Amino acid sequence: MNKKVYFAGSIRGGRQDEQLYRRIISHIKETDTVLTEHVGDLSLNSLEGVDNRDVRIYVQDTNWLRECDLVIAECTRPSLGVGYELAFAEKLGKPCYVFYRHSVSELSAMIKGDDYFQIHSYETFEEICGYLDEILK
Ligand code: 6IA
Repeated sequence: MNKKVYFAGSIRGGRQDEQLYRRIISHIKETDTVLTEHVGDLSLNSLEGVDNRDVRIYVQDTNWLRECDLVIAECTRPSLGVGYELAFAEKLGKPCYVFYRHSVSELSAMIKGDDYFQIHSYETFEEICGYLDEILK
């Protein structure tokens, strides 16, 4: 209850799952706090048009990774940024939960082969919600 969750999902890696990210974020927000709501809705990103935007995004996101209680990453769409965030969170010792839909893509061996990460393959929204409820209870 009321954990600070860093939700990671693809942005420049492809936005095909944006709606799914939004639904997952809404579900987490029923009980806990999501630091990275913009991953499900880029219009919430207040850094649009700001100088050095990418540097500010990097600084802000790495600060949120330091602040969070755990990381939940939806990794079906391969994303350099999400892979970086997972490695960064591992170095910080943050619990990291990785989800992907096996029917859509195979997870990178650099994530799947690292036994630090708690990895779940799932298919439906209801299924991921069941895992999230277990993790966040
Ligand atoms: O390599 P990617 O862009 O797919 O990396 C996605 C991950 O990096 C997400 O989990 C985010 O936490 C982080 N990230 C990447 N881009 C942003 C961003 N704005 N704002 C906040 N976090 C980000 C990008 C602006 C957009 C219009 C391209």
